[in-house]
Amino acid sequence: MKLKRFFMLGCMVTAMALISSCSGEDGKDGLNGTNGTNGVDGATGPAGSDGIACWDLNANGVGDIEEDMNGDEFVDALDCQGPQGEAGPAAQRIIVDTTGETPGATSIELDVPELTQAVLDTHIVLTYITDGSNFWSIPAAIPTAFFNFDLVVRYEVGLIEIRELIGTGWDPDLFPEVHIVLIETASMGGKSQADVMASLKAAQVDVNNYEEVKKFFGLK
Ligand SMILES: [Ca+2]
Ligand SMILES: [Ca+2]
Repeated sequence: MKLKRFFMLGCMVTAMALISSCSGEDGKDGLNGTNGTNGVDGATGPAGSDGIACWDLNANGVGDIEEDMNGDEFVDALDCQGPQGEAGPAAQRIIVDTTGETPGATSIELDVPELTQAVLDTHIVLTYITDGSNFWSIPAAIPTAFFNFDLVVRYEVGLIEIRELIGTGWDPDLFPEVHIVLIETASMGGKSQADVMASLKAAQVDVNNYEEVKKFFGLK
């Protein structure tokens, strides 16, 4: 038996020696395989739930009476409007007939009873003269077919004074009317005249353009 074991041990040693002595160098890496084909698309997911309607302030999916913001007994998109904005400035227009003024006068005073001290304190006053079709904001230098007029305006309680600086004087035939626009500043939350003028500029209203001013304030 001892001889048989010895023989088997000898065989194992011989086999290991053969294995270790017969290992060659590593072979080259094989070529990369080709990419596989794309998988098929997955199934469409379930539809999302509806969003919350703009009128549904408490997001319960139901039109509740308190969501009827405009009070028309329907709860719909018309109730989605935001709160009313701050009131814009109010304006009024006064037209003064100037045909009775003295021709050639270098200064005319026009009675404007609306111009109280309170109005002067709380309004912007814009003055335009017209030949019946064109309007010029004054003060301004106004070229006409015959003369150039250089007009300035001054306001005091109950009247406006228009002076003609070049010296040809007032021409009541050429300028039959003066239009005065009073823009209330008190209605703008106590804003100053400069604030109101800035807001008009922001609204792209040129105060020198009578038509733009009329349109903005809804004056006929
Ligand atoms: Ca609701
Ligand atoms: Ca409503």
